[in-house]
Amino acid sequence: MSGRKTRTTANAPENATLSINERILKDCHNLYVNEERGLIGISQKLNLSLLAPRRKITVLLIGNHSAGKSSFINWYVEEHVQRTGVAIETQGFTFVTSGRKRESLTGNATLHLYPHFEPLRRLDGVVDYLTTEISTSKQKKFSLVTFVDTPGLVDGDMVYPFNVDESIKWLGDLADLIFVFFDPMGQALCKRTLNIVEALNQTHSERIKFYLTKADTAGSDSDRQRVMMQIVQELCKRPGLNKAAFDMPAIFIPSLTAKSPRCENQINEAAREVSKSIDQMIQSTLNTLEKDCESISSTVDVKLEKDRVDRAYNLRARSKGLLFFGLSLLFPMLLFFNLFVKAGGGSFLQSVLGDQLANVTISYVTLMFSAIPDDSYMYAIVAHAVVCLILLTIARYVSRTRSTLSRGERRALGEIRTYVQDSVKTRKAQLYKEYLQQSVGSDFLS
Ligand SMILES: Nc1nc2c(ncn2[C@@H]2O[C@H](COP(=O)(O)OP(=O)(O)O)[C@@H](O)[C@H]2O)c(=O)[nH]1
Ligand SMILES: [Mg+2]
Repeated sequence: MSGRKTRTTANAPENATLSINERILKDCHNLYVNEERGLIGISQKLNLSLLAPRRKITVLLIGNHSAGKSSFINWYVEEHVQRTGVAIETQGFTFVTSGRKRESLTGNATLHLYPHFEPLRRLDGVVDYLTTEISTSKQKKFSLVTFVDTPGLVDGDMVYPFNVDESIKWLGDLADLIFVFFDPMGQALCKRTLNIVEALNQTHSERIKFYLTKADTAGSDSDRQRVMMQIVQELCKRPGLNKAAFDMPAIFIPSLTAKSPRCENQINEAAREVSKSIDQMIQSTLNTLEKDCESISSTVDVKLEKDRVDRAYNLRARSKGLLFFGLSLLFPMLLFFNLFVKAGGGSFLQSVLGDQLANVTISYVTLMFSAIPDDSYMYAIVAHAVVCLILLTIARYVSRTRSTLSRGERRALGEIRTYVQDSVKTRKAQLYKEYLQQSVGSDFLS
């Protein structure tokens, strides 16, 4: 108990700086990974496999070289984390995430930090071109986002040191949001970008958002419209893309604009998209928590019910075994009884059972044995011994039991059920309330 208290106190300063959403996700995560009563540990004991919820969403940025991907990250983070420029700066993948200390991590450290990206190792050479930039920024909702900056895509002779198309498609499968950036310069229609977008659109069309970047450089309103039309036309030529409802906000980084731009900047819409995705992630995390509690409870119920059935079965099996064992003893007992009477034990029986009962029993048993002809007496004994053995074997066979849970195991299962149904679900309801309070206020939530 004291250990738990110390930990809570140690976490207090950190908790104080967390936003409500961060704390909700952290609490949820703790419910899974807690050493003493984490749902992951519990699920392993029950042969269930649960995954700890993520604490951040992943936003993948793709687009041509120089489309403004790195600049967008710097704008969101409000810190110069990523190098930008017209030269091809981003050669590999960079994960930009928030943390306690400004730091850069190499590929292996990155995969340690994000174990669910581990399969990237299978794509030759990617790990060498993987880095993580940790920033201490708390701007916007950066603490709940990991941006993945990708190599600027260009057509032609450019040789990438790894399979860039496959890597991006693979990352797209894991990302919550995929921002596709097109800039007004000629490169907007890079084939490689279009191919990747088309492939991703087949499975994740709802995650993909298109943006016209550097909109301030697109000239007048009509010029910008023309650029947009051109891009949309190009996109629609692709059979896999022409179904998408094209909404392409025009964005630019205010600090990078030379002269006062003539168009409206919709960059905040991109930031809102990120927030929306975070909200969805929190809701789905809380819903998954509920579902996981249910699956743990129902697994416990199934195990306890099976144990009850097995116990009843064992009871029946033991009774049947006992019955056959008793039957197998019957003949040897009669034989023994007969020999005993023959050896003059009759008077002893009369004194124990009383005259009447002893006489009836003796006469029945002697009658039974006298029915066996003297010359086949041995055969009869052997036959009875065989029957006796058969009965013993049957007794053994029918009394086989199933393994059941010990009293301690049953109690432990019951405790898991109570913990999950009472403590965890109550905590979940509380977290949901805190989450909703942020948007609707406490008046609506009784
Ligand atoms: N005028 C203007 N320039 C921008 C904007 N965004 C990026 N840039 C410039 O475009 C160049 C390429 O940007 P960068 O972020 O490195 O593109 P990336 O290759 O997609 O990462 C840099 O020189 C940026 O300063 C913008 O919104 N407006
Ligand atoms: Mg870049």
